[in-house]
Amino acid sequence: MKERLQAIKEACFAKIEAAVGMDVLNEIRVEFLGKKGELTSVLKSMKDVAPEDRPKVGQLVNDCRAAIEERLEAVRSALAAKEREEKMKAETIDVTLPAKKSQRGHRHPNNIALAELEKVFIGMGYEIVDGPEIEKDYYNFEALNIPANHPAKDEQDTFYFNSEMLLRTQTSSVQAHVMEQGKLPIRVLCPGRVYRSDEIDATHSPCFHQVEGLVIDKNITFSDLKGTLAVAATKLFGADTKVKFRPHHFPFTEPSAEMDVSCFKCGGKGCRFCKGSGWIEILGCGMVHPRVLRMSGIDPEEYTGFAFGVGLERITLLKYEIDDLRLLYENDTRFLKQF
Ligand code: 2NL
Repeated sequence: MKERLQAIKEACFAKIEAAVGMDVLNEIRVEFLGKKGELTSVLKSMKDVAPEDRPKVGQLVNDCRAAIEERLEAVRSALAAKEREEKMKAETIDVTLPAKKSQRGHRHPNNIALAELEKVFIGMGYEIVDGPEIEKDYYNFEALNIPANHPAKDEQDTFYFNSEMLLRTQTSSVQAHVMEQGKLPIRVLCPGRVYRSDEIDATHSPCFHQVEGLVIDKNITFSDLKGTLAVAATKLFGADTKVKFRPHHFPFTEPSAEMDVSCFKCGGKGCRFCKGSGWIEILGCGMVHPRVLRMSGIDPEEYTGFAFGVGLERITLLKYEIDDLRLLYENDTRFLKQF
């Protein structure tokens, strides 16, 4: 019996010595100490041992079991330590490596130009006002003296949802809301997205931006319009900038004009940039039509006002000498980050 136990122990130790991982150790534990294991079968054969020898043999079996368990535990903890060390080595991080650069955002050139415009008019006491892009026909057209048969109302020019609702074609609709609220005097600047049913090309887009200004108070004259826009032009395009007003027509203003600024590239002598004329067309403007005032509940005998509208993209393209509108909308960061 003693020899048999010794043989089992040696066979087990040999296997433990050769074990390469935790799972192999567990298999060895089952093989030798488990229910169907070799030591258990020795215990089962105790019935064949003479009763007086049983305590001694039992002691031998227990000693053998204890020796195997001790060896298993020793190798198990050594293996665990080795595995842990290997894991630590594999997970080492080099804290001296340079950090990943975060991708910093950049203001869109349109927003840079808009911020400049807003700064100039806020400095003159204007408030920036926002409004809905989905608008009633009334605020977009009717309240601005654009009658039912006007060409701007053609389905070819305007995105309609139904006979009453549309995507606004001009930010004047916001100003119609402001006038209707009835708080006077008014000094507002209304920047925003507008929509027209145009094919996209170098100078057109179905969605673009306008910035419109409106001033209504007692005794506002065309001189106030000229003075305001002349000062704004010098702040935006340089102190030497001259302005020129040409008669024009808008349904919502009377009289109406377009304003040109002297070319800020050649100073007015004429160059490729201003196509030789020395002037660059910038905006449309005029005195608010008395019918427009009346429709919003303002008495044109008591109050007068002026208004103007600029295409934001036009200012952005001029400012940065960009020759194709589409570049502004393509979201190519190689283009956008230049400004
Ligand atoms: C242009 C011309 C203009 C206005 C916009 C306006 C607004 C109200 C009343 C009267 Cl509420 N007028 N806005 C006036 C004249 C011209 O814009 O060419 N914009 C790109």
